[in-house]
Amino acid sequence: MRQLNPFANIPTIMSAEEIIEFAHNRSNRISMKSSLRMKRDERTRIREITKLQEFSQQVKTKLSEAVEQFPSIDRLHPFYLELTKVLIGTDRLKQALGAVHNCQPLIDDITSKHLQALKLTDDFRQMKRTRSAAKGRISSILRATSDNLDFIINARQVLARLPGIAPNIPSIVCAGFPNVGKSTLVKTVSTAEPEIAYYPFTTRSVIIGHLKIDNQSVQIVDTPGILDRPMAERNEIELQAVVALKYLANVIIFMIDPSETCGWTFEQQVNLLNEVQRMFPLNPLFIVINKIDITPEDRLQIAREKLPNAYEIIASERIGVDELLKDAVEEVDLISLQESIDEHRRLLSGK
Ligand SMILES: Nc1nc2c(ncn2[C@@H]2O[C@H](COP(=O)(O)OP(=O)(O)OP(=O)(O)O)[C@@H](O)[C@H]2O)c(=O)[nH]1
Ligand SMILES: [Mg+2]
Repeated sequence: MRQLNPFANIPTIMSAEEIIEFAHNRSNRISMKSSLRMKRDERTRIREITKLQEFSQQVKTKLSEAVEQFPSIDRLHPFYLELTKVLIGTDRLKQALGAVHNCQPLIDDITSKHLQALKLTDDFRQMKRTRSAAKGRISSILRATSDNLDFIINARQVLARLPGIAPNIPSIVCAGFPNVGKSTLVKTVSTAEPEIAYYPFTTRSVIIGHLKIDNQSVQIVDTPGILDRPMAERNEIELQAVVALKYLANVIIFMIDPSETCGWTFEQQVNLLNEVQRMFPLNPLFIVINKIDITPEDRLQIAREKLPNAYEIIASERIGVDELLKDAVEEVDLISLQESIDEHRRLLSGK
């Protein structure tokens, strides 16, 4: 199955100091097979020119690798684009990539001026000084942009950890307050191995698991918990869940914990449910009451009255779960899925 994290295969990007050291070593390794009959000045000139060209070339190659191997931000699948916005900041990322890119003409300029000077002088000491001055100036340009390189290095690390989505199979996204049992459900039914714990915000990023339901491959998406508060106040962890709901969910499973052992009241959870329904009116949404094994009868009764169509499950024991998933997959509109695949392909091919 083709997994799509556009950031997964970016090769390592070097910091400014690493590039300087790498280019320096490469340029010093150059061996010259100059003719013994050549005069000392000429031998030195050729050696210094070659060393400088090599140094400059290696620096430029490393800089262009850093920029070109990064996927084009404007062409990203919206899921990855929004996550890049939330986790990194696309403006800052574009600015860093642009700044690194813009170093190249400056390096070209310094290189050609110093090569010119190397060709004009006849003093071999001066030749060495010229080469060394050029390397110093190129290194200064690199150091001046080291913050940008570090920013790109960090962005690569963070974004490479995002899950790979397969755009052509249905996705069920599990959402709800923290600690209600979302990861427990995803782990029980799929290949995903999310951490499960009794405290909130255990899951801090989007996790994708795979499973088959009646021979249909399905992705089930575990998300961080979301709190019942205005969007502008949501933190980076909650926003990732919102992005998954927005761009991945063919079906939403909204999980509620009426036992309130999650740490939030039933009412707060219903408020969030209403908000999610308002935000995504077109997505089929399954309301799931979890932890019925530890919910007192009176609370369960209140939940049933308020949410008469809800599924009742015990995620930790896989009770009620298979029926829920079967019904969820039946809700997936395979025609609109095909349309979104076509759209995605168009985006990727840039047409
Ligand atoms: N008794 C009972 N406990 C459950 C059930 N489902 C989950 N739990 C427990 O509830 C706690 C939270 O479960 P998680 O699966 O980590 O919850 P989550 O919604 O993924 O939480 P966050 O990642 O923090 O948002 C854990 O201690 C689970 O063992 C259930 O059906 N019954
Ligand atoms: Mg979790």
